[in-house]
This record gives sequence, structure tokens and C-alpha cells, in this order.
Amino acid sequence: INLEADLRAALERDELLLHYQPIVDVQSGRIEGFEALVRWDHPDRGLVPPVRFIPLAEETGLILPLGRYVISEACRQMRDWQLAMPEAANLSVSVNVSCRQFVKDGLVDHVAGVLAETGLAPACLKLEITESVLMHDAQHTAGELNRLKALGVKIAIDDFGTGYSSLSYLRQLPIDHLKIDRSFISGDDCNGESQEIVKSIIALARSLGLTVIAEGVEHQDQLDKLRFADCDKAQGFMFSRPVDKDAALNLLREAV
Ligand code: G
Ligand code: G
Ligand code: MN
Ligand code: NA
Repeated sequence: INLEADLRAALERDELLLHYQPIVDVQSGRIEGFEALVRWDHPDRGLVPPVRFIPLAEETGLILPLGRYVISEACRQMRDWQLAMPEAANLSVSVNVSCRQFVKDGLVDHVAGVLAETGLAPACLKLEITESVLMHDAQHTAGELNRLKALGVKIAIDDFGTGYSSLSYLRQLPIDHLKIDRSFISGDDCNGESQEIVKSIIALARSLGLTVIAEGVEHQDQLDKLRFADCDKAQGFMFSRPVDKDAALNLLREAV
């Protein structure tokens, strides 16, 4: 089986789809937005998770058309929800962006085009990048981030605390949110020290004017600690796993 040819065909046959995981305000418990996570609905293999094909897509360059699909579909879907329900009017959608998408030109123009086409407010789109994206070609990435900032799009650092980047980028680059990696919240080795790291990340974010999102929140006691530590938002299985668009809409309806 040739996964690469398969994936190339999948893009043409519309076999990729998005699942959505809610991001919740820690104080109010309300859904503030969703992270879009791509899946491949393979005719023989069923629903293929991204860990099985994103690395291949990155190696082969297929991440470029795949990434464009994810951005446009996520924005279109969020705009639909916003128009369908007044309660959804201010929700945002978060999209993961790989290194290759930044390196190759065209990301910012594509984002601008999708926002114009769908009518989604720029501030309702958040792009999630890892520290390694920032470090890869720091100067070029900084330029692209500044152009995204000028559009009004928000930037989140994903898996924060696990990378090897210098912290100086936090004040040099137009970053809006830190997403604390789930290993500090619900990982096998999360302990008292992890709790201290979480508090430090929140303090760091506060001093820089950034919003903090805790990932991997699975249990009430983890949420209680985050609320006590004044964390802004939380995401994790406690609220919901990533679900398909119909189930995501139901989560919104239930929450109203
Ligand atoms: O949804 P799941 O828990 O299986 O996601 C696994 C990983 O796949 C996550 O770390 C996420 O960053 C990555 N991922 C999911 N969707 C996308 C996407 O649309 N683009 C990129 N680049 N990565 C994604
Ligand atoms: O790398 P990124 O943060 O984009 O990855 C999101 C991934 O985290 C998805 O694969 C999603 O299924 C997974 N995830 C989301 N919430 C939880 C959680 O509460 N616990 C665990 N173990 N994984 C989670
Ligand atoms: Mn993410
Ligand atoms: Na993450």
C-alpha cells in the first residue's frame, strides 16, 4: 500500500474531515471555541488519526494542500455556527499549522482569502504553532507572524513547555496565547513539580499579557487546581473528546 498516493487521492476525494474539541472558560465553564483536528475517513481503513498521516504529509509536501483545506473548512464551519446560533457569535476556531506551511510562501495570503470568503472575523481564527516552528527559520516566521497579526488573526503556542526554544521570542513575536502541554496537567509524570511549572507558566503569561489554555484536563480536581491558579481556559477529555461537527453543534446547544 502506498500511503502517499492514497493521501494525495484522499485530498481530491474529500476524504479528510475535521473533528472539534471544545475549549472552555475556566471560571464560567462556557465553551469559548473549538480546536479543529483533522481526520482521514479512509474507505478501507476507517477513521485514520493524524499521527498516522501528518508526518507523511509534512515529508511529502502534501501538508500544504492539506493545511489549506483545514484552514478553509474550519473557518467555513465556524462561520456557519456563528450565523446559526447567536450564542456562537463570538466563538473562535483554532487550527494547527505545521512548519512547512510557514516556510513556503502563501499561508498569510491564503488565510486572508479564506477570511474574506467566509466572512469570519479575523480574531475568531487562532493558529496554533509549536516552539519548533518558531525556531526553524525564526526571521522568516517572525515576518509571517507579524503579517498574520496585522490581519487580526490570533497566535497560540501549542505544547508549551516541551520545546527547546528561547523565551525571548515571547516578547519579540506577536503571540496571544500559551497552551500548556498536557504532560503537565494529566501526563504520567505529572506531580507536584508539574503543578509548580503550571503556576510559573501562568505567572509568565500574566506578566507578558498572554492568555493561558491548559490542555489535557481530564478530571475535576485538575480543573479545580487550574481555577485556583487563575488559568484562563481549559481543554480536555473532561469536557469532551474531539467530536464530529454534528456532535460539536450539540455540545453548543446543550451549553446554552
Ligand atoms: O486529534 P489528535 O489527538 O489525534 O491529534 C494528534 C496530533 O495531530 C495533534 O498533536 C495535532 O497537533 C496534530 N494535528 C491534528 N490536526 C492537525 C492539522 O490540521 N494540521 C496539523 N499540522 N496537525 C494536526
Ligand atoms: O498537539 P495538540 O495539542 O494539537 O494535540 C491535541 C491532541 O490532544 C489531540 O490528539 C487530542 O485528542 C488530545 N487530547 C485532547 N484532550 C486530551 C486529554 O484530556 N487527554 C489526553 N490524553 N489527550 C487529549
Ligand atoms: Mn493543538
Ligand atoms: Na498540544
